[in-house]
Amino acid sequence: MNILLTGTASDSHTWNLVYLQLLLEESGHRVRNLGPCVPDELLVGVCADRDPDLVVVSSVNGHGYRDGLGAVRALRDAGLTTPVVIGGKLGVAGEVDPRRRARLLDAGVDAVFDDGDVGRLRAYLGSLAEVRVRAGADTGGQAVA
Ligand code: B12
Repeated sequence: MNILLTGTASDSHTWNLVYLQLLLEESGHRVRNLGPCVPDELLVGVCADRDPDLVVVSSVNGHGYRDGLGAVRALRDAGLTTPVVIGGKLGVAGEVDPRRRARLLDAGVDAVFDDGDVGRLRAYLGSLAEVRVRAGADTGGQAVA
């Protein structure tokens, strides 16, 4: 898949993004890494231009819930339906609480991952890629993964 990887608007941490880029590339995906401190408008613009198969949002500075909500609302308000997942250290109180998780999902996030959920992310990517290959086979078209 073509994956757009991004930090959030307020988050200057970088190694989380480097780590995820390597992980995703090692899993066979093509990654465009927008880096840290990405304003919503930039994310929306690149997503509209590049039409990625998935957006992966990473945040560790404690503002990930609020920033992530803003980012996904901006994408959905712009009419973009690209699957979006978010993960990392999304708050300052450990695992993201169920109400916040539900609000992110309601706003249009497809999956929310906690700090240690890298294995779950890999499983999610595998299932998404499989769905895309099947969709290509069903339409008799080219496999898209
Ligand atoms: C280095 C560092 C910094 C550097 C960053 C430099 C840089 N260029 O990256 C500097 C000094 C700039 C910094 C600043 C701040 N930091 Co800082 N920083 C760290 C530190 C020590 C290491 C982060 C790191 O590089 N880890 C290595 C990478 C590879 O791992 P990671 O970030 O943990 O990411 C992993 C997981 O989170 C997960 N993950 C991340 N994203 C995603 C996404 C998905 C989808 C999935 C599945 C998993 C996932 O996978 C990654 C690999 O395991 C951590 C503490 C720590 N030991 O973790 C604090 C830490 C992240 N920082 C913290 C804070 C509070 C800040 C500041 C707000 C401090 C301040 N008051 O100014 C600022 C924020 C500035 C900003 N605007 O964002 C807190 C965040 C608290 C929270 N979320 O609960 C931490 C946890 C320290 C602490 N214990 O309090 N920081």
